[in-house]
Amino acid sequence: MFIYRGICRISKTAANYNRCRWLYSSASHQQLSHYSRFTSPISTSHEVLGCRVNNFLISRPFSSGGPQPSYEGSSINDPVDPFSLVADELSIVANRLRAMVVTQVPKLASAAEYFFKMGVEGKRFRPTVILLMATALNVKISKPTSEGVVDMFSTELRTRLQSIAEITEMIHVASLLHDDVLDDADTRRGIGSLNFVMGNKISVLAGDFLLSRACITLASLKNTEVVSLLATAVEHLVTGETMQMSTSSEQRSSMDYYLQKTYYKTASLISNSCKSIALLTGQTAEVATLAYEYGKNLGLAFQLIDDVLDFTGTSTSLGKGSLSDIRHGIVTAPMLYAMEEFPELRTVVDKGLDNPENVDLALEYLGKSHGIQRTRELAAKHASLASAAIESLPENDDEDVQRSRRALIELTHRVINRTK
Ligand code: GRG
Repeated sequence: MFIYRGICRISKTAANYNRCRWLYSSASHQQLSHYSRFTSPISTSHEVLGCRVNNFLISRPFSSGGPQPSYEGSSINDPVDPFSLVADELSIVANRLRAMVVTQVPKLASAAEYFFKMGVEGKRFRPTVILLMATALNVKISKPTSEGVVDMFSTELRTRLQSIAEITEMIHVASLLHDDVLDDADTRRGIGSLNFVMGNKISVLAGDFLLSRACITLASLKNTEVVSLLATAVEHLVTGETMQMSTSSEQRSSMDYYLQKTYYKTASLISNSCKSIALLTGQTAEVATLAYEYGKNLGLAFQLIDDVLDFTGTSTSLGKGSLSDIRHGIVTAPMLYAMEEFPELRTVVDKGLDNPENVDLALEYLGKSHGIQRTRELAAKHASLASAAIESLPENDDEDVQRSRRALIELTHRVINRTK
């Protein structure tokens, strides 16, 4: 039976709308379907450049993967592992993702679940950021009181925020499936890529299927602003991929073009997902923008380091990476900086990177330049901007909120120091 208490409390962090907070006995099996309408004004900034701030370099692995530490009783200033902090919830998200891609057609089912199987789920960088952002904005995982009373409002809200993590991961995996077809890739996440194992046609269809399941979940949230943000992110993935595919010599040598493409391909999804978390929790437009800025700058830093690692791999020496971008004719930040130092490099690139001799020559120029270092510095600037966005959030003394904010900042450090 229901026990309703404390109805209609106005949230501290969501003063721009009224919402009802229902307290619900954990003994009841009934579900409440009470959702508020959130109408925060949005201000979308797609500016990519324009950075200031300093560098910081602390070496840590990207993801711990080790045993889960307990934060019970730990001091608020103790180091925090972002992935461990949300490990339990990541498992919930992973299980729900596996359930969401079930279908009655066996071939489609095995293709769709391919990258959601245990052990091949990737770094889970996006769901980790999204879940941490949810707590950082003061929507916590509610625990029953000693009397067994559960706050149903926050439980349902948290479930809606987990849905954003699931939708984002489905969109991300769909884009990977399509990307691997376009690139004719044979591996992904350390195993055979789906196109390699099952063929291009089923890979494209599995990507479409994941997108459609993501849409169904998105529609169920009944928030048109959030639908619009995530639909825009999908549009950006396609735009970024197309920009990368078809470039003129002018565009290929332009840092602005590269950064715009990088925002579309990598940063838009995570930034719009972070903003969706802010909108679903009824934050002010200012907080929504900070969440967006965090995601955008973290995403840009992530991709800039990805582009460095393509040349260096896990070591610091050039040529140890897969060199996959340059061999596919894709010119990234390290090479663009090298071109600034050695303008004749542009002629080499324009002659065509399908010729291994031109690739070798381009690498020689890169080795003589400060391209790798300057790219790392740019990544560090974006990481700093991401941290600054978290530090600008409205003050909150709650320990969980503070710990999640520190974890989001810790992620910015890991992104720029990662080796894989
Ligand atoms: C079907 C939505 C959709 C898009 C089609 C092919 C395409 C258009 C877009 C490609 C977008 C793409 C693959 C961007 C690269 C983003 C990126 C940095 C991928 C790697 O992310 P990680 O390292 O991967 O987080 P894991 O495997 O860890 O999840």
